Amino acid sequence: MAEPFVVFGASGSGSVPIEAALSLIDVPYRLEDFAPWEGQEEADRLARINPLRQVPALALPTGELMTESAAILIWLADAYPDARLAPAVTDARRPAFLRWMNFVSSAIYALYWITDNPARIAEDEAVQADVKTRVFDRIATCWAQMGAQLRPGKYLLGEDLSVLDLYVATASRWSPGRRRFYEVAPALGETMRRVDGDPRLAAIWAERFPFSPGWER
Ligand SMILES: N[C@@H](CCC(=O)N[C@@H](CS)C(=O)NCC(=O)O)C(=O)O
Repeated sequence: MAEPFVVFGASGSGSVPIEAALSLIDVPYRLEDFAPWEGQEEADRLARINPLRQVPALALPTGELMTESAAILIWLADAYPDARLAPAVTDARRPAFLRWMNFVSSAIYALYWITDNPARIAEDEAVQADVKTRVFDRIATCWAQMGAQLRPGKYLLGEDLSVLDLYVATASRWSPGRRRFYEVAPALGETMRRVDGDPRLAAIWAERFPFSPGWER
């Protein structure tokens, strides 16, 4: 029998939408948690899986390893079309799907490499604080762009929940936080609240990214 999927991730991280997608697809997977931000030893342990020392990563049943959250989510949705987690290649919504999946990954998610540890780009602590503020402003601007251009139905791309909804529901909870997201992208708020409250996702959210008191910030 082929190995099950293995998710290399962490609570509240970019592995959460992947775990959510796997649970909606209903395929077995094993979780291996890593927290590379906790220190060199943990980062080096992860380097044996992903030399870039980042989560998420996904080991496929073939043994191949994938990194990059957007690529993993798109691949899972395409590999399991019966779960209907992405518009098909010929669907009119496919260009928007690919556009916004890549936008979240490249315009937003990539910036956390700076904000998680601004000492990576600036020595001075006052400069670091300023960099964080400015980068969070940039992230809010990106959410505003998405909110101004997407016309959600029940979900971001219409009537079907897609991996884009899982991705945005997770990333929009990271700093500068969901409250600011609602302010800058009001058109997306109702959809995100629907995804937060989806009963099919309740167990994943509770275990991997709980809505603890004050979570909206
Ligand atoms: N481009 C990557 C970004 C992954 C990423 O930034 N992961 C964070 C956790 S949410 C991480 O591992 N940070 C540790 C580090 O960059 O040192 C993706 O989309 O998967």
